[in-house]
Amino acid sequence: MDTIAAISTPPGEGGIAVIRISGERSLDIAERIFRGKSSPSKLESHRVIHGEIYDGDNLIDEVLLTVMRSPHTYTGEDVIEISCHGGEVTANRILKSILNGDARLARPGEFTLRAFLHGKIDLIQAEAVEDIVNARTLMAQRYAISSLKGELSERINGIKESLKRVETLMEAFINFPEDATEDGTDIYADIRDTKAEVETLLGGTRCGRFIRNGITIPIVGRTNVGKSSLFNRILEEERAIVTPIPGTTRDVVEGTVEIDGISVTFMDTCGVRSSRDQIEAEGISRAKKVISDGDVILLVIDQSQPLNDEDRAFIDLLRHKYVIAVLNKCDIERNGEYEIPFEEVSVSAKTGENIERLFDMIRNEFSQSSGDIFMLKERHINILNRVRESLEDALRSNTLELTVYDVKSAIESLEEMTGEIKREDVLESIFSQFCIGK
Ligand SMILES: Nc1nc2c(ncn2[C@@H]2O[C@H](COP(=O)(O)OP(=O)(O)O)[C@@H](O)[C@H]2O)c(=O)[nH]1
Ligand SMILES: [Mg+2]
Repeated sequence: MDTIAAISTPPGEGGIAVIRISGERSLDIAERIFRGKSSPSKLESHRVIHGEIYDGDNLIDEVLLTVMRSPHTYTGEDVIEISCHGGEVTANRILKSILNGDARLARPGEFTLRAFLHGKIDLIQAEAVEDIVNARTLMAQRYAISSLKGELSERINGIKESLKRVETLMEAFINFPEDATEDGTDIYADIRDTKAEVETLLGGTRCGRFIRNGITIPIVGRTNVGKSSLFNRILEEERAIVTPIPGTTRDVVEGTVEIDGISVTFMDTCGVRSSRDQIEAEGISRAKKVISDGDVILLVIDQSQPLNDEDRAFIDLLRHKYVIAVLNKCDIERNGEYEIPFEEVSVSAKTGENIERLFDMIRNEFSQSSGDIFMLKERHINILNRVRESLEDALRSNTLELTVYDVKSAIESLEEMTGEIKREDVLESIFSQFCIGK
């Protein structure tokens, strides 16, 4: 493999910038451009040395240079890291002198790709690297680092190993039926257990998705029920440092707060009404747009008024969603009985009464999980669903030959998940999402 280099720190001004080189020629390059008390190739692995980078006879910068020798490096290859002064110019000058014939610019994610190809990490761990970089909340970062340390991989490998045992047993039965002794192993029970384990992982999907992407909560309801008042109250109670930004394509205002380490974005539907007759249609059609983005929806109802047709239209629209009905204006007298097919909470956006209770209910919505939580990616979810289907097929088939076939395809899917089976298109789509220098 050729030697690659890239600036690993983000562009712009900063205290330092780091340039990374990986590959066989890393040390030669360091020799060529670096001058210090000792020469990089004489240095032991994982040592830092102070010196200067030159482009020919021109001094570029004063730097720290780290030498890391194969195989105990991020990529598994010889790696050199140069920490120089930050800013737009310095790191680029150094990179240019590195690339000068000896190395080429790394593609996005290529260092991590090499780590994967050299068996330093599996594909699930490689994907976790990107999750760490992209984490926007404490929780997302925590789950990402646990995946990088191999917790998810371990679970997947455990499932795979059980299936391999089942496969071996079944093949023995098929090939040597005369030797088959009843040793008490119930193959089908093992397959059922494995399927349950896959379902446990899938059960945490919704929660994992919230941790990764945050959660979006549209506030909907007819005009004048207090949606905007509630929106403002929520953002204020949380002392969120947020500026509601008017949606550019939709008539919404958004504000994000962090609840229990999860990023929660509330959306207030605002906007103008065109004419009196259109109020209802407008309200509903605007709501539809944000509802489709919502993970949990707050339906605001003015409890000082009886339910009207417009309220009922909203209730119908939301029937199959995760909804919390917020009966607002509890500071004034209630007018009417409410038959609402959702969980409800009585609050006052005006006085702040019971807003904490509303928060508890929101918390409940996102912390409920029927399974073990991992921050699964869409790719993982698709594969695990496939594994589950194969195992269902395996349990349904009534010949050993068919069962073993389904078990094998489940194993293959899992090997695709960890990257033991390498698919060019999958690698391409994963690593092209990375930043350059990672
Ligand atoms: N008494 C009382 N009035 C409220 C409350 N929430 C909102 N309002 C009033 O209801 C009216 C409509 O509120 P607004 O937030 O603009 O409703 P929206 O059209 O649903 O966004 C305003 O006059 C608010 O002051 C509440 O909890 N109690
Ligand atoms: Mg409003």
